[in-house]
Amino acid sequence: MHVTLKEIREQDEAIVSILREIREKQDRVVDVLSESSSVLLTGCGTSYYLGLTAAALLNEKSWKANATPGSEVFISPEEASEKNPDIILPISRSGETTETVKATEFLKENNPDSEVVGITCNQDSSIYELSDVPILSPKGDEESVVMTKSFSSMLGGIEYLSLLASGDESPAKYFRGISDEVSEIMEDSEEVGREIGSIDEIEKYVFLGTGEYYGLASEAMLKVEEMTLSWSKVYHPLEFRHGPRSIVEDDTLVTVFWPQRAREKHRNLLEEIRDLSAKTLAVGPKSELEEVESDYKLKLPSREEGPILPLYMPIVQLLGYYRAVDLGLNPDEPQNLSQVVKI
Ligand code: F1P
Repeated sequence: MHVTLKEIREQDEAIVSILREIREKQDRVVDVLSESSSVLLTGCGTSYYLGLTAAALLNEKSWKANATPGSEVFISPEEASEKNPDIILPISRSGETTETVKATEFLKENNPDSEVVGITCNQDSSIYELSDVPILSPKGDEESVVMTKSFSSMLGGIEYLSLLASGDESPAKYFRGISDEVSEIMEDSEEVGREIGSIDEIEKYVFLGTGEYYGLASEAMLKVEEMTLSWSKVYHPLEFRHGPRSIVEDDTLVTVFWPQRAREKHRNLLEEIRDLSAKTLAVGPKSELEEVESDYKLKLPSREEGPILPLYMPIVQLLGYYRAVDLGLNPDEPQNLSQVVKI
């Protein structure tokens, strides 16, 4: 079995373990969060996309949050728009990506009063060392080059942190049953991912996500790009009408990360996309998708607060994996990529 598939299937344990890790240091984390209201997040590639989702979650909770790619922090500092942030929050599976380490050192130097809250899967790493409050994903580290359970686990940790940041003193209740829920959707994700992955007519992939889902859609885009070497794009949903719709044909799969808001807008857009002869995959709460017309659906457990974000990821990780295998590629050895980018 490919190590990538094995690690995708291990994500429930990885998510549970980072939540336990944060709970164990919750007092220290709350000490920092309760004194803060602004944060600058940074990371590279997959980890930058986590930062985008984290920033959206925190901004929804009246924080001032910005996510900037590690390299941009020191090449175009004005891009890091949260000046003098209370918290600097680097995200890195390896904890050793040169640009993320450099960005964190640059930000620490220019913001001596900021607290560094780093999230990493590697305890023996520069990011862990540079952090005043390091947050480890104990079971998130991977042998694979592409990030899967590392992303899902750090995403769960970020969601937990955003709840603490909003003043919720016991976010654990929000994640009750997460392990069962991940296992529950894993079977469907395998089935739908394998089915779509075997359709040779699909050659182009578009992922759409609003707000906090844009970071997830960006990660989905990268997974498919890295593993299948296919044409893969990401947009905010209604942005799709401003040009990108021109490429939609019957060789295109459009995946929508379905939120619990703007239902009519998403439904109308999906109808428009289907009229353009694209195949569609809708990933979202079961209750929302019942009425939605889509070629494929991945129904997540419906909850008042909405599904836990890591539940959106297995389907797109498995879609990329099975498409790669169907194309005769090796997902464990993606072309031109290395596990850690050091420059
Ligand atoms: C992140 C990263 C990924 C990329 C590949 C190599 O590194 O650059 O974005 O897809 O897996 O690693 P890290 O800073 O999270 O270790």
